[in-house]
Amino acid sequence: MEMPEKIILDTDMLTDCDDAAALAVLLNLEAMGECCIQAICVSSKHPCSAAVVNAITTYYGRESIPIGAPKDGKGAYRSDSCFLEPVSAEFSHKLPNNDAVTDAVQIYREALAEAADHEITIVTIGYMTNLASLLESPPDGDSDLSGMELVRKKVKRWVCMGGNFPEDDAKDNVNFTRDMPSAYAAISAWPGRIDFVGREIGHNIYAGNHLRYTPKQNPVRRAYEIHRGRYSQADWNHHTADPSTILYAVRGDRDYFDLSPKGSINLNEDGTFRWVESETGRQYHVLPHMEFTRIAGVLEELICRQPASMNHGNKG
Ligand SMILES: [Ca+2]
Repeated sequence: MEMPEKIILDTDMLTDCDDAAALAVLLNLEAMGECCIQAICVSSKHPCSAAVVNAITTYYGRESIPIGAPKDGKGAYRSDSCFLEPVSAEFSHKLPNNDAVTDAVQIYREALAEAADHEITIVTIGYMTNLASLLESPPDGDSDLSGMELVRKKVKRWVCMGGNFPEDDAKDNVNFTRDMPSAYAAISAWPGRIDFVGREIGHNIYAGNHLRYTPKQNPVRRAYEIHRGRYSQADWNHHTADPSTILYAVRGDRDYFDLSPKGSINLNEDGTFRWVESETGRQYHVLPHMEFTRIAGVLEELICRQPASMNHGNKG
């Protein structure tokens, strides 16, 4: 049996509630023995992003997972959020705001320094602010290696949610465009494999409606109640760009997805790109395989599964 994937998650946890669902999927897959979460970084400058990550990890009994946030502010994105303040205020956590959180680059460097060679899968479901800063980081007390060398030595692959495949006009791809210089720097300079999970995958798979039947103590439920409730309190189904990416990162393509041949997105500085297959490429992108409604069923279960301490018949 393969060893569980060792994951560092990088989430914006800002404008969209599907980051909260994605974190629930990751925590549930870890509880099922399918992955080990080494660290979580947020890529947003909103003061409550890390606190909400911490509220969800605390609910799932994993409050000890290290959490980082961007410190130098270079390019880091901030906007208003409909659910961050209420979830942060209503649910138990230990992080008052992003300022109380360790620098994301330090969190990455510590986790990579401790890892075996080619052991870590980095999953981004937000902006590439932290990865660009990591690649630029010099040797420090945690490692004699630069950020670039650490990534080359310790990272197995980067699974990146973003992009419209096979061609993107940069009009609707916020994970790249909200901090475009970082996206361009990280993707262009990345010294290893990148697997892209494009918007055409998760934006056609809908799940989350059964969160309404999970306990009111569930912060992911509250995020959906607020975010989806703006549109309908009768239907909380939502796209699964981020949860689908977690499913692929942990379980691989299996019978859910196919993987493209090797290639490259040939990213331009303005965020436009065109996918080109090539033998020398180090990038792939995920293709549909299983019917999306069946993948939605898998995700619904993984989003709504409750921590062992909360299993009182609320199976969602
Ligand atoms: Ca996201």
